[in-house]
Amino acid sequence: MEHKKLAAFPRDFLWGSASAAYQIEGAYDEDGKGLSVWDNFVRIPGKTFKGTNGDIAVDHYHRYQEDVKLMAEMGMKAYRFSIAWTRIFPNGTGEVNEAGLKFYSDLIDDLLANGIEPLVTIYHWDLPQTLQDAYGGWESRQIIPDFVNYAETLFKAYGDRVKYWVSLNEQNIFTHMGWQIATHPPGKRDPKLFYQVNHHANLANAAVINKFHEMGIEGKIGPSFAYTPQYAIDANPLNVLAAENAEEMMAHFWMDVYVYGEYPIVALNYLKELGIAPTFEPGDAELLKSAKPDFMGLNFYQTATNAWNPIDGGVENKDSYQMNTTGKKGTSQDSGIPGLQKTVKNPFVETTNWDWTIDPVGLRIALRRIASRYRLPVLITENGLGEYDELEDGHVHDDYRIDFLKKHVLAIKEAISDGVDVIGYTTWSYTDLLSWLNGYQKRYGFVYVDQDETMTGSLKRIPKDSYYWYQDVIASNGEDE
Ligand code: BGP
Repeated sequence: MEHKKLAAFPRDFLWGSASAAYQIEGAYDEDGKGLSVWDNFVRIPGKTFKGTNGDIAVDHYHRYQEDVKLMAEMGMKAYRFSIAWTRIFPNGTGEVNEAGLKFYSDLIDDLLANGIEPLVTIYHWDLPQTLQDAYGGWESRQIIPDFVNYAETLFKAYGDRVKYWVSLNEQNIFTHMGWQIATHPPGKRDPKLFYQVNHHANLANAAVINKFHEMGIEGKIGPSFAYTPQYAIDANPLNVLAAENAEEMMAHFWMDVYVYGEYPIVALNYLKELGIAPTFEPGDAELLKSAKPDFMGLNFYQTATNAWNPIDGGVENKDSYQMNTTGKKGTSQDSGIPGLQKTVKNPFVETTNWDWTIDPVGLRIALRRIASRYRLPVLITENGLGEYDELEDGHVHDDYRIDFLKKHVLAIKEAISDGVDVIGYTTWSYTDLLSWLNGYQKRYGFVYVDQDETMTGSLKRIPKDSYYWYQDVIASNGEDE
């Protein structure tokens, strides 16, 4: 395909990869760690793929040095990982667990000694169970001071060494799945509570960003948003309106609050009509407006396509739609909100075995929309391909993953050439790991890990072909994609 002359990646571009504590660490009850809501949720029959859990995961807790060594050999410039709240505060608040603090301190030191910039996610969904039991976790405003206290502890412990912080990972996903469709803890379906929980998360996010800035720590902080750019199926004005509704309800509804401190007008009006808008208390509006993220973290996997959905007789399965967690292509269901939009298949894009669209141009569109609307640098904190991988004679020939990532790297380069300030790219994921609902068979890593749903794998690490491909990309600063 012909394209314009492209700019080079910035010299200090953060080429990296990502993970999350629950999905890699294992050691779920070691060295003083408390239990998180995920440690318990996975034990409820039928909640995860074949009952898989992160008790062992890929045993990163015991093998982090081996993992960092492989990162260094790859030439990785940045590594995004999350901290398990329950290792730092086993009960969410109160006494600090020194062993937990030390684990991440050692990891950070090891990364820095190998020239790898640590990017720390403060919250990647593993809420301390004690806080869920005490006051419903995110359902109460009590979460705000507790979250700030936890984050402040991390800033004090690691602020001298960590320059990039992600406040909340995918607030839109953990609230949606936790309180709208009941597929994540605490497994509820309650539209009003969902918007209230989300409001508390907005306040906690703002309070933590303010705390970070007040402490004068040298570095940057921002949320990571799971942004799915919304398209219209065609130029029928009603279908275009449907796509705008989707963008308003599923994207602006979060990112506008992060950046402008205000819910978007049409979305808020819609929720008020239904009587499910979040309740504001005195000071909320001011707090939301006062916090300014330094970057927008973008988790980009796919795009979605919309058509009009009539208010009477339209598609309505928003709170229970079938997600494909089996890896059998074509088993997911379209979803919709009558009077707003419904999702439809896009004939122009391929899909993965889990029915996620493959759309690198969508990444360019995502980056440009964020840059134009929010005028912030963008840190791409996740992007990757979940697929079955086969180990053949000690190798994994994941040319499909190389092809996927190559096209996304090009899209980033095009967006940079369009004028977007992109500061880094941490793919999902570094090693293979536990997918929350899809077990160990949906693999994303550059490094294969011998682990599966029996959870008795040898845990041996084997770099895939994509590992060597990324090594070249990094060495050439994105010129050899
Ligand atoms: C994001 C999460 C990650 C990761 C990824 C892949 O939403 O932040 O933690 O799981 O999606 O998703 P999945 O594991 O469902 O394929």
